[in-house]
Amino acid sequence: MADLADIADIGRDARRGGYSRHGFDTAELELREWFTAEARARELDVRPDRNGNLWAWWGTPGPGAVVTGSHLDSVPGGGAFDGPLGVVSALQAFDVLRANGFTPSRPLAIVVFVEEEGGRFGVACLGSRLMTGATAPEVAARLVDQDGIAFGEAAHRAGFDPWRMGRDDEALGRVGAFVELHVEQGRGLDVPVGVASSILAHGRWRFTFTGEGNHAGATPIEDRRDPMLPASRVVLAARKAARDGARATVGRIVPNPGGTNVIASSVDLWLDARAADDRRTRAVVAEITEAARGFAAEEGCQVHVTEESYGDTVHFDARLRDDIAGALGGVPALPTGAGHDAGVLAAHVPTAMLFVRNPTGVSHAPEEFAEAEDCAAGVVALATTLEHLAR
Ligand code: HGY
Ligand code: MN
Ligand code: MN
Ligand code: MN
Repeated sequence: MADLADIADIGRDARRGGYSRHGFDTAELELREWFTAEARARELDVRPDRNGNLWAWWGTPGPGAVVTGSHLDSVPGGGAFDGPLGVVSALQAFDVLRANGFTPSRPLAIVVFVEEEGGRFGVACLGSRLMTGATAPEVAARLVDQDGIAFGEAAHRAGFDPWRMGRDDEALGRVGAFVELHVEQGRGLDVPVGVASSILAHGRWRFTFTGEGNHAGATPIEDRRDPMLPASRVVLAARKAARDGARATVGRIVPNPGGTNVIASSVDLWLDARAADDRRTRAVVAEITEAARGFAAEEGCQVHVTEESYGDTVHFDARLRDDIAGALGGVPALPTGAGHDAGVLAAHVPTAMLFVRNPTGVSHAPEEFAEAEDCAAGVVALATTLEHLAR
């Protein structure tokens, strides 16, 4: 019986008290095997696609399929619900439909996208972006993790050919509608289930500051070109630039070489910036970039900024959203600041999202939580939605 207890046991990373599993790493591969076993126990036909995403079919794969699912990877030290709740709920929704004797008139499928968080290779929604052509395979193959292992190598070790990856019109062509169930991230729901109206525009930018590596004790302050100083000031500049509901976060700074008694020779930091639309997001990033250039010049350092991934605002298909909300007896529609594979697919196929209430709103942390009865309500809502779309 697939339930969240299975996820917690497999994916927990005791070192952080959270869950760390990333695209094609051991913990995520274990979860993919767990999912495959659960799907096969339901006599679903499990077929990986050439981009590393897993598809479990109820019925012969074909056009007009009603697809649900989410992801099994997490952010470093994340929670158990972000991703797995959508996958476990999909398996349980299929159980409900079968227990009710439902016979779909269209194929149904559960999809598990790889590396949704970008926690290992830095690009969010990598599996769905490869499938839709939003990220080119030659770019993806060269993304490296913090141990220097390239995505192409990790994919190859997991049994996929990185040079066969890329836009998959066959897989996309089968999807008549995609509905992703996800734990809500933030506190927008005061009822168990809601539907998504939009996703903020958001992207990731890498700032590389270069200076002069030197000895922490032997180098007088006035003789330094320390890249850690402008990098640190960018963290505060991001906070300052995030106005009018925009969000700008620096969650990761990596000094090179990273010795306690060493003035760094370079520092990489990653900016995650989001806002209601493209113009405001880009304005936030431009303000932070300009400030970074000034900080670097003041310290005799250089800075290079690279856009690593970007997705414009997503407005979900209102007709499908309202149709589903109606089928569920009228649930609220709400925006989300979190990105999702559904946000990538929405540009290609009719797509919707169901949210399950998160009482604290906390996500991307071990404290992420949803009440069991709200999770159960989510399963019923997903089963109702799938039946409504596939009958
Ligand atoms: O970063 C996000 O919003 C998503 O959780 N990948
Ligand atoms: Mn179980
Ligand atoms: Mn997430
Ligand atoms: Mn997620």
